Amino acid sequence: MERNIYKKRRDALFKQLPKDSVAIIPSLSGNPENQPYDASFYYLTGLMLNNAILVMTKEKSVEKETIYRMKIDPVLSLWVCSPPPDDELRAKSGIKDLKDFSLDALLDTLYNEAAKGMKDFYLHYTPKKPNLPSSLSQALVEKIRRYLPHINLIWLSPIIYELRRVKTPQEVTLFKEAIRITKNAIVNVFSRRSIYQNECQVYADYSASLINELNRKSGFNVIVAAGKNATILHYDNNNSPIHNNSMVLIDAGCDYEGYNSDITRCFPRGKLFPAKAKHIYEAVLTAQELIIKSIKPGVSLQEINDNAKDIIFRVYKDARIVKTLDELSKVYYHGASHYLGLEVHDVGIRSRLLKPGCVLTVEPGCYVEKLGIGIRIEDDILVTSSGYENLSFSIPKKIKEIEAL
Ligand SMILES: [Mn+2]
Repeated sequence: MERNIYKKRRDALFKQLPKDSVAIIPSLSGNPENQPYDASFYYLTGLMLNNAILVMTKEKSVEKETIYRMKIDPVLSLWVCSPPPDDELRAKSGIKDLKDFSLDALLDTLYNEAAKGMKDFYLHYTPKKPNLPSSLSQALVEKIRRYLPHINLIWLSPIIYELRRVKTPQEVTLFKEAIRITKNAIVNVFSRRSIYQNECQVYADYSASLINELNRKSGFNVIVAAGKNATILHYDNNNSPIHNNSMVLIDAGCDYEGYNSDITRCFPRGKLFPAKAKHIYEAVLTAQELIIKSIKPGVSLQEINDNAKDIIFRVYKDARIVKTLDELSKVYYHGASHYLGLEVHDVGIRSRLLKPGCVLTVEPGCYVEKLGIGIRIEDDILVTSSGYENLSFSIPKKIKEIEAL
């Protein structure tokens, strides 16, 4: 990626901030989701840093950017990989002003900015979920409210999320790399399928392909589910036997420079699809292709999802898999689409209209426990000015293509 793209993103954010305001974007460890860095911080700086805070101030029309980062600890460096040196941080982010990280130093800065007459303080944080402990960002919110009760604290994240929702061509290039790696890993699994006795072997082969690409990882727990395990949406034990006539579902991705692919494919352990699985598979594939065709700018992700349910019902009914909507809810029980990006279930408001540059998944499924068959087919789709581009079109999904491997 060329260096100035992060500067461009910050400029886009600056544009949305009023005069005399401060934006604070922390990337703090100890977040309950256990992410190694904050995706929005990375989006704005290009730095996969933890325990760092980006502060952007707009005083009248003078814009200032500072990163608070951990200083390299020479003793700790003997044990763990150090963060990059300062000149590298400056070169990558385009931000010259670096300061030592400490929450107290940050509070001090905010205090001084408020004293200077800065009016609005925009803070990026993920709202606390009731069942999870506070993250450091949420603790920071509480600290600011307690020590600086006079400042006007505004939730910044929705503004960044809207910027992140629309991807640039450079970002699309990174998705394509993530998908290329995923494709190679899945095609390899397809071609070796007859030797698999257990889900763990599929998982090992998939992971090995990613490790061979500079030790990349899936952005989420890879699901390898044989037979009726595939009817459990988030099954990830990946250690059950694969029987002779079973279908196997693999839902896997790859994180490439922060950008995620999210692909699901299903394959028979044997050479050919068993008849019952074939019938269900064809229906899911037909529905998936119809849903993909409904993607274009000007409709919302919410509408795509609502529309998808109608399409799925119509197709499954024609295929005599279900008769009523009530029956549909027993074989299909999840959303058909989500945004994709720096997070697998990426940020962005679902009721907003799609624009060229939005990236989303399309993943209808059909799960028939009594037959021991769970089918889901998932591709990654880019919204374009004329409609859509299926970024993962080259990962085989037609029955004949898979059987031929
Ligand atoms: Mn998905």
